[in-house]
Amino acid sequence: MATDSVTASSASSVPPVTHELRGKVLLVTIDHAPVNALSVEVRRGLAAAIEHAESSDAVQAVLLVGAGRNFIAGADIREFGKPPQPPALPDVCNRIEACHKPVIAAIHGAALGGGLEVALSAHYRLAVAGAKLGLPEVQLGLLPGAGGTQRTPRLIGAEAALSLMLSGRHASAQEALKLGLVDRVGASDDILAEGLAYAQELLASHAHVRRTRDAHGLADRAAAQAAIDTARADTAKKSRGLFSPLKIVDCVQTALDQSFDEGLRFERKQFLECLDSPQRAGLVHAFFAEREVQKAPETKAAKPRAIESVGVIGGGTMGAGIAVAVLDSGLPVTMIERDDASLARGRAHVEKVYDGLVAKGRMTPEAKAQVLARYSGSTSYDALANADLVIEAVFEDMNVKQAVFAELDRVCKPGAVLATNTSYLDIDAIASSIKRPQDVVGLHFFSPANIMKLLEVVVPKQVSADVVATAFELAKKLRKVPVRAGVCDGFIGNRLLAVYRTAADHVMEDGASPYQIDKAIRDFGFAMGPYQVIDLAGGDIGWATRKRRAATRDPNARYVQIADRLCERGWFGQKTGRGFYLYPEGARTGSPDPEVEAIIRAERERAGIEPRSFSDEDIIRRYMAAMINEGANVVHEGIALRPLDVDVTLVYGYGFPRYRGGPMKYADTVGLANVLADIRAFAKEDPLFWKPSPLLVELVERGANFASLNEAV
Ligand code: 3H9
Repeated sequence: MATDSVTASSASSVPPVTHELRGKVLLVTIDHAPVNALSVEVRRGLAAAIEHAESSDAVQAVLLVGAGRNFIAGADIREFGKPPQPPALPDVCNRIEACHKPVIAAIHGAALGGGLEVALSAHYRLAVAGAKLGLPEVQLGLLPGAGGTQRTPRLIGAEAALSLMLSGRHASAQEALKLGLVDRVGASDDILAEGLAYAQELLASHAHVRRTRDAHGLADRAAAQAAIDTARADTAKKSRGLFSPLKIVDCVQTALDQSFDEGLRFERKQFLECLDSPQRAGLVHAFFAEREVQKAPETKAAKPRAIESVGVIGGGTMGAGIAVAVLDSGLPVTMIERDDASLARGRAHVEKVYDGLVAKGRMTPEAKAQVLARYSGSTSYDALANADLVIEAVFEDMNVKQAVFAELDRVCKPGAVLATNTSYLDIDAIASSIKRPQDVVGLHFFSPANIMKLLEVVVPKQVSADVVATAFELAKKLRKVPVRAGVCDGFIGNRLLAVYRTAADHVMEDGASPYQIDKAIRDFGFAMGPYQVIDLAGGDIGWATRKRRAATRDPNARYVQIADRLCERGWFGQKTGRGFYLYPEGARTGSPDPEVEAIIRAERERAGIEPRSFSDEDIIRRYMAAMINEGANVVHEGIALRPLDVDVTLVYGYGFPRYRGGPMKYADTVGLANVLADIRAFAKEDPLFWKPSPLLVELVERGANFASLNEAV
């Protein structure tokens, strides 16, 4: 029974905000695909709808509803960094809150960031099951900048508000009700019917305008101050290197100490500082990059094959981790091992993960039993006859892998996807050794495979597009971030790793201690330095690879032997109590070892090197130049589709600080000409190692950056 139906914009296309009268309620619909982000047209439309409500005698209340799958997903992230266009979101929120007629927000799907801030400016809120409410700005290097830092603590108290804003997590409708973020949870998921019914009910009970700015969530000042103090101490510890979290705490302190309007002014200033920060640019780049990587050409060209059952060959650390990742996605797993003892060990590895969760109270024993009911093991490949997809995770040796694939070729049904989890080996050689190379793909997991988010999807020459699409679909089921990689030694990630670790080894032999290098890398934002990582993973793994490659190594290439000297002594890192660091009595954090320093000194002497000192900045410049140059090479050779694929690989698989966006984004930030100048300067000492990538040279000559290549695919 719409009596008037008015659009909020005169643009020829359908405007993103429309309003129509439903009885006495002005129904305002935000319809801006894909997620109703608050673009300038949406902001204008919302402001215009409120003006209309104020001026029309027929309107007694306003109902805000999102079309499609969400209420509003937040500010339009694509507008960040561009010139601002009025009205600003804080002004729109203030306008909504100031409305003299009750405004009701009916929330389904995402009400995130600015979307929740719009809802908080309304006078009443209803959510339905499936709603996700949150203030995730911190994950983009921002803080809630449309009154969220002032309204949320006033509504639900400082502690709950800080927890939402500092974690960025999503609350369900039920949790939101408990917190007091919403007033009601609808009985059905018909958002329009629920919203209209609630609005009618409010009108019938003469509910008046109730502004969040006047709410009393901070009335217990002592409790609020204690929550702020705790959050400040925790944040200083946990959010190392991050710019916006402490500002969020400062904003809540201001909410406690100052008037609402003063608080809004303070919040705006802090928000703009965050908006201008390179961290915001890095995190927004990461946000879009992790969505872009999902769109590989094969996912557009072909439909994935169905996956309803998965086989895993090998029950070692990797195989068991992969099995857990697959089980966690709800799929059944059949594990194959060569004998009963190995199979029992494989099952024990899998169970250990779930036992850990049960011990920590994060899983019930019944839930563990339910998951394991989907797990079976066998010593016969015949058990894989019906598997839709098989992932091989056996010993990293071409002959062993080819033998496994011969068995798979024999037993698997036609159309089964056959994947190898190799980290280095030539997948084309594995594929061409069997009769169905079109079904063979690389799925490179990272250890621990049930935790690490990255999945390199390695695309050999003969694979069919629907197999690649299936790999991407599997990644989605496993909640992994897939990156498409071409076949080469090390694919994207390990290929870069080999180069930047070598750069670190050179710096170590030339005079810096591994402890200084690790600290410099940590201060840059990595969780761990390269020598800590080696100690954690086990020095023997790299040693075996180095020995394997010794015969094919360029005899003119510089080769640092320090790690070999440690391995020869059996110092493999944490598991042997010492590596680059000492781990007395099973300690998990290492301490510097004077004996290692003596070995390094002896190695320098043996190599005839006069040690010199490096500043932390010198270390970072070399480490990053090596990483960026090899990143440019993998893009140049088509191993990575775009620079952003390199960024996602390093952020999700190698601990690169997300707030810097990835090495290629970082390179754009410091300027490609500067990176190239560094490489050329380093090349004076070692031209064989420091060969500028042709892509880097070309981009510098053209005055272009890596970002310009991200649109290409
Ligand atoms: C903020 O609000 C600041 C304010 O406090 C202050 C302002 C003054 N903008 O994730 P999906 C795109 S900061 C623009 O694949 P899903 C996304 O790129 C913001 N675009 O879907 C993708 O595009 P494409 C705080 C956005 O169903 C498409 O939508 N809000 C935005 O898996 C689908 O996205 C957030 O941080 C956006 N805000 O998940 C929420 N959001 O198809 C960020 C998404 O071209 N968003 N896109 O690749 C999300 O968390 C998820 O997208 C969401 C849907 C849960 C909503």
